[in-house]
Amino acid sequence: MRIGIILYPTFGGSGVVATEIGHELAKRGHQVHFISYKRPARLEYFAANIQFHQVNVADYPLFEFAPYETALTGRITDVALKYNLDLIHAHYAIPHASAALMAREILKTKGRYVPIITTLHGTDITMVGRDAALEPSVTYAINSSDAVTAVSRSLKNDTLRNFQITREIQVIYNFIDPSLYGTPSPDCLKNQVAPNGEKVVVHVSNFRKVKRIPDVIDIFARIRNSMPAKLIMGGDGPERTDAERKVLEMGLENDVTFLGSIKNSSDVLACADLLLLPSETESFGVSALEAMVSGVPVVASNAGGMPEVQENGVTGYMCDVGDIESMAEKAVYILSDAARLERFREGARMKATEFSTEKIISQYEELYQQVLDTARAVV
Ligand code: GMT
Repeated sequence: MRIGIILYPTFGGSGVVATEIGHELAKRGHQVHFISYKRPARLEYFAANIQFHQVNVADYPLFEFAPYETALTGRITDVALKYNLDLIHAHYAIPHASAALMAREILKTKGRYVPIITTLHGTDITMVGRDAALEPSVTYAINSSDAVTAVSRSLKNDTLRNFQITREIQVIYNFIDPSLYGTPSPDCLKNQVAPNGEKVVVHVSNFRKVKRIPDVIDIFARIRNSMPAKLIMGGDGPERTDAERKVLEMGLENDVTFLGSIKNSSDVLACADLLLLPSETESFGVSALEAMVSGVPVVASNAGGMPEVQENGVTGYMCDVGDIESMAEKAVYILSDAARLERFREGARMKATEFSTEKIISQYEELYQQVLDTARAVV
């Protein structure tokens, strides 16, 4: 198949998932065309069956806001015609699904029907999409796509609860390629990060409010009161500056390292003993899955889709949002006994196999085929 993938190019979860879907489809022989305003962070530069098409927005003095959605629509239309795309897979409802739908309408006028599959990722539904200014477009985009998927049952239910949805939403979970994680690389820096055998606690995110970064620091402070420990903060975003201030105020600066943006968390996770993910909500939590496949137990909140990905007492623990005392207690329980930690490591690895690339990509391929069959039957 010839597939267009519309995505955000940043380190955020939806962009990473969309990029990895494209990589896998390309390996299976499909022609994949990525479309975004910048080369996606994890996109391979030179790989068989992959091309990248950049969206450029004209910057006229008249515009207070550059018309990205219109330029994206134009680029999708152009790529669909030049490369004879069979279908378009839009990741994140805003503005990708709406732009793709507009492109579908334009393509119809040129005698082509190119179906749209929209994948909902999380904040496009739970936060941004509910904004009154955006809700009508999100509802329309979902109801008018040829197929819609959500990355967890929880996200599907949130969508049905918050929008007037008239169509089926299929749950297709996110996935992970175990071969890219899990084996400590020779350059694992554990000896440098924790020279005296301290436990290594990790948090990886885009440092947005929803991640509850202050909770990460408060939980870590409690862990460190019980045992020697180090905290590695991977990623960057709006909450980082306040987090750095909090670390200084709490006198934790010798035990906390901020890495900034990281392209791939596998090296960091190879050094880790525990991941903290106390988010307000998380439709899926790809970073938890990355930790699990690396054999790193997770202490998280029991919000959103996290209970569909993790298993209490097996992969780690989930506690109520904001319950930092319980999260710290569970973390200490896991870390304070070597044999127990090993059991959790194994439990996390095992659970991650349920989300293997192999299983999940086939579900997307089947969906693509169904959509194409339906579209051909109608045209
Ligand atoms: O909040 C983020 O980390 C960014 C956001 C995104 O769309 O890039 O992540 C969402 O999609 C990810 C991939 O499907 C999920 O793993 C995250 O849980 C989800 N974030 C939230 O629901 C807050």
